[in-house]
Amino acid sequence: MICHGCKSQNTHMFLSLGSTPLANAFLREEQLATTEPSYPLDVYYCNDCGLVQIGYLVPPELLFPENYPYVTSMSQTMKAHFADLVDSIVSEHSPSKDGIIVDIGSNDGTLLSNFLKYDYKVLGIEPATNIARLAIENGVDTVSVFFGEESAKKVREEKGQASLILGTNVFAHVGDLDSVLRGVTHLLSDDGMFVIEFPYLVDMAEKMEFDTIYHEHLRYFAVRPLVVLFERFGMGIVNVKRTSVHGGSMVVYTKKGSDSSAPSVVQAIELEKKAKLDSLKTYESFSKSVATVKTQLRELLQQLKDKGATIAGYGAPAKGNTLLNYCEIGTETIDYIVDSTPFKQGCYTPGTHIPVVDESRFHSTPPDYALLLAWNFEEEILRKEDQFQQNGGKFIRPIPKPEII
Ligand code: DWN
Repeated sequence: MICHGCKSQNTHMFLSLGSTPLANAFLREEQLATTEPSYPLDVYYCNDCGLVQIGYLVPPELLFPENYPYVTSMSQTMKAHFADLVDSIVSEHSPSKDGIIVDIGSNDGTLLSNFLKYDYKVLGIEPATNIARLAIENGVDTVSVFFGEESAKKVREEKGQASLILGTNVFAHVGDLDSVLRGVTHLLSDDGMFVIEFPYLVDMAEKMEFDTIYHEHLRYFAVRPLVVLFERFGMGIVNVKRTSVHGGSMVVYTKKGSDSSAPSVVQAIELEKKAKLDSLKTYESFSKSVATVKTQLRELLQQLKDKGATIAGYGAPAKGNTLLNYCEIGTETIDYIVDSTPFKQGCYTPGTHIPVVDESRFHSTPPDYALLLAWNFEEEILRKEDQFQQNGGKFIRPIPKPEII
């Protein structure tokens, strides 16, 4: 397989999660009888630049259709996180007001809306039209298009250059990285900044976050391979900062014409070396541990079912569908899944066909156990569902090691 980052063919498959339906392809009732498309979900390591990536690229229009179900603002944690990120960018970097601020994969405008109080001109780029509509209703100017070299030229013609371009949880998602980076360098002013955030490979490896592997996530980034990638486009990483969202993420600040010698960059690369992310053995060991988590989770849930317990899922994240499909957990174990997202309520999970219902079901007929599929929001969810626990209900954390909380 050709590396998405450095274009080398010196890649090696270390994990296969089978052939699975798309993690956000929730089904309506009338679709249950139809055959669901499924695609290989195999993960590769590049022996040359160290990039971890999937081998089969599903066409973006299938991954991000007009009725995409994920909405950023469904989580207070993410709303607070993006407000903090914007405030820190404005206070530390003061992007020029001569340019616009662009967010690639802007979803419902949650991040960009934080720039409005600073009187910046903002533009969201969101391919899913149903989500772009939410952003526009939220007062965030948004165009529904895939970001790349062509759309960047059009934005620059119509709106001028950008003093800041953001891409949170999107840099791992874009099919043609080269086109995106050509678009960024064209649209961004010479003293502008391009800021990306992504789930960090060190956290993923350490915390067994294999469920974040699905077809929307083409790559699983560490800083070292990104240095190689940005250099190909005359850009350098001027700072990196770890954050706690989505199981542990990294914010990377890049500029044109810079090098990547900042202390925080050097420290991150040293951390990655210490975590042995530059060794194929690390990934082969990760792959073995993934199989162990599957065995342990199935055993734990079976023990509870054998005692006559009822189990529901809490949160219907995309990652939850990787977990359920790979671990072969379905309606024989999970009665239903609650989720606060209206787009997902009344649907069924891809592959496993578990009904997704609104959270009132969780309060009216609480289960004995709740499998925390949205484990990255554990603090927010356990705080919200304190009464469930007071009444004897128990949450189950699936990773890094399945356990009853
Ligand atoms: O990269 C991506 C991340 C940022 O978001 C996208 N590829 C798709 C999506 O991934 P995800 O679906 O795994 O994201 P979340 O944010 O972990 O999904 C959490 C789910 O849990 C949402 O459907 C909302 C739901 N939820 C809930 O029902 N009650 C969340 C909270 C906090 C709650 O209290």
